[in-house]
Amino acid sequence: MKLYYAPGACSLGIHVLLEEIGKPYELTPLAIREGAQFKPEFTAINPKSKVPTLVRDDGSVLTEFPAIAFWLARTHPESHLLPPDAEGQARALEAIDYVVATMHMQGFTRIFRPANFSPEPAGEEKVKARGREIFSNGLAVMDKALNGKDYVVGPFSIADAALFYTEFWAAARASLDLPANCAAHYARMQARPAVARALAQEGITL
Ligand SMILES: N[C@@H](CCC(=O)N[C@@H](CS)C(=O)NCC(=O)O)C(=O)O
Repeated sequence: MKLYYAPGACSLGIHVLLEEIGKPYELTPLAIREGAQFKPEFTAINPKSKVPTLVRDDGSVLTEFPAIAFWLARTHPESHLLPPDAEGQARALEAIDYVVATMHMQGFTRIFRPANFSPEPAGEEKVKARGREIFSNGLAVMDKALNGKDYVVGPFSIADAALFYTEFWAAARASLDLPANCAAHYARMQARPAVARALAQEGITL
């Protein structure tokens, strides 16, 4: 398998899952700040111009964080990345969808790509402020979901890899305070050897 990633981007969550699985895979960095995602070499692989992009051993390409995480979990049952029961799996997918579709796409994208949401440069500060609001509300929701638990659905799962990348963004990129349960979850995640390896491989020191 080959993961196209950008250091510190949402692909970090998939990188963590590949390290949790522990089987050999390749890592290919993509310079998204320089626009490498729009070059024909990459759009031939993923026309959506996004990371994470996973090229599987049969050459087929899988995109979108929730789909990649789900597929990795289902194809590596020995790694216990999803609870075995339907209720646990549904709860993990519920959390991932909220983290990716709301906190990331609606919240964080407003903070880091305000121009995508405002036709006028003058409106960008308002867009960023709204992004911070959506993102902080999201953290509060996830904080509640973590009440009394070490991980989002109880045992570690793909949902934690998703929450982790947004916690990393909050703490390291947006200077947002993490609520108590998220702060404890973020510390717990950093203590996992797979997470430490993924961060080191992406050149990130916390
Ligand atoms: N919905 C996508 C989101 C992927 C995404 O937005 N990735 C960002 C990095 S965090 C990206 O590749 N951005 C490139 C760009 O915006 O040009 C997923 O779930 O994988």
